[in-house]
Amino acid sequence: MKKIIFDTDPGIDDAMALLLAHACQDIEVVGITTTFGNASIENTTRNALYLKQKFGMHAEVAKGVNTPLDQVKTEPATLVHGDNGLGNIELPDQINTPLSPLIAHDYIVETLKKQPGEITLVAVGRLTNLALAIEKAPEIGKLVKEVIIMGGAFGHNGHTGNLTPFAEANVYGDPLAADIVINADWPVTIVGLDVTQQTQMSNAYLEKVRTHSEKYGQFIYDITRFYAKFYNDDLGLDGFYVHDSSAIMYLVSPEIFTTKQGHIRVITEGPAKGHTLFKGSNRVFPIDEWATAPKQTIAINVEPQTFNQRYFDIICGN
Ligand SMILES: [Ca+2]
Repeated sequence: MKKIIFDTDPGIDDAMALLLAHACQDIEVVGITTTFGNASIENTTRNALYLKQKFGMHAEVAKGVNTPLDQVKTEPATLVHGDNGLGNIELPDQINTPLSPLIAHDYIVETLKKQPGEITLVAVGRLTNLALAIEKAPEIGKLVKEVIIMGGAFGHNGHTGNLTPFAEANVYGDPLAADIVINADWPVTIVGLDVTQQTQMSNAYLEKVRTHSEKYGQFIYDITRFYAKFYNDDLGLDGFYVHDSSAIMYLVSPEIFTTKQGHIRVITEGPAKGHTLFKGSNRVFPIDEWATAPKQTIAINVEPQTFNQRYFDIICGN
């Protein structure tokens, strides 16, 4: 059993990824920690509690902070995810499910200490909570099993950014946190736009999911109407790219991804803010802020058809 804490800003693709993890028999979602980005921290936390209640999850939900480390606030991505973060489907005002008394980064620290070597952190939003956790308790680097991040872009397959020409939104939203998390002493795999924009789900595929998954199909179809319209208006796509579910899929089926290892730094200010830069060679330069960074893993290719088939099989219980 693969135990995870899912750090997330639900978020339409976040919800799809969480449902993939929940539906997968090999994964136990121990905790859900919320961050801000796709919606405000209030809305992403309400949405996490809503998903927990609606789908009968056992995971504890812990609310995160509402500001990036550099204190530069940006507006929630309501154009992509709707005002409520879940594509403006109707949501109850009150969710009668309790929150963890711990703030997200303390929840991460405490849970890793209680279950050393057992838990993978899967982060599909800004990396603020993970950065606060590893800064407060660097010893958790030895307690975590693995860290999997959806974020960043390294130029493979022509993908360099989605919020700016050279930055992916999660990393841009808290670049200091991303640089801390990627360069901490723990094993990180980055599943970035290089692969997430190689997989697309079409509207016909989503209709098939609606028909074949009694438990999740209608919900996934409903929340993705807004998201698909954004991608169609913005990029002319039929359907959308598959961002956050790629991080869960990497946990489930790493063999459908190609990866490589190297040193990574994040540009934290200026026009290239949020840009992720990968150094794959061992050459040491006279000035080299990559040389002391730990070697981490990035995903550079994926098999999109196998991806979509596995997502379908897990969600539809085949
Ligand atoms: Ca997300």
